[in-house]
Amino acid sequence: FDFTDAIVRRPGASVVKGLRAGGGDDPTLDGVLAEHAGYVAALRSAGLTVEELEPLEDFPDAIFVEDPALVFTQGAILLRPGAPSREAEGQYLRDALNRRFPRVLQQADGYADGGDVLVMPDRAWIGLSARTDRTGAAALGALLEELGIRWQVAETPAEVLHLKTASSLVDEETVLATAPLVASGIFAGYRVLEVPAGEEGGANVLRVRDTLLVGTGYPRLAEMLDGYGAKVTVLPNAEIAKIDAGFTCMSLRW
Ligand code: CIR
Repeated sequence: FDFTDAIVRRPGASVVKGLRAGGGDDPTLDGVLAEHAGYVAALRSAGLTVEELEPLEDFPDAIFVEDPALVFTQGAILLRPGAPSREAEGQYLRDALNRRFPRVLQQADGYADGGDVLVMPDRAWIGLSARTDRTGAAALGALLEELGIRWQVAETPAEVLHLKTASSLVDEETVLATAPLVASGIFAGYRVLEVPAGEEGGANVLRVRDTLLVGTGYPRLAEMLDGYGAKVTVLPNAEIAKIDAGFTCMSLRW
């Protein structure tokens, strides 16, 4: 969590047409811009140097930079996101990643979204989902191995978009997960915190250095997370949540 740098992408006007799994109304542009700016400010006050990439109007979901790419100190991986409208997004990250990382690997087969990849200290879990298929998971796994990272496949719970919609890391050894994911047993061996019933929408928290970003509207979750060595910062995300945003997917951090 001792990141020093992050890359984000500023929203363009098309962001209001972002994909959403459950249907529902468009978010307001002003609301998304304000929440995104608040997120970037929170990363900066947590101590990160943040590079803001220009909006990509042709890609309404391009603010979610952690779906077409994953970064590690030893290298970056460009993925093939599983939504057809997002497949080409990675190409627009290539230059920024080439400038920052010694190696930029490219997934060649299948589909995988970074939102399905939960990187734990001992391995990366790759969740199979509507966006990530077995071929993609295996192709990504081979690239992770090239970077020296072990990996294992998990099932993403059916009711959520991505594995990390239902789970996230609180600290090096503590994972936060919704009840179905806890029950699946994949996190046996880790310290596991279960998201309070009714607050599942808050499961995607983001630890950055000594700060833990939690969405508004999850008071029991915020209280539970206070006390894990990080300052809980509650960030408004009601508009951005209408297009299924999570905090982890809106930046690449290293
Ligand atoms: C999408 O459906 O691709 C975007 N509207 C939301 C992606 C959120 N990404 C994530 O949870 N990793």
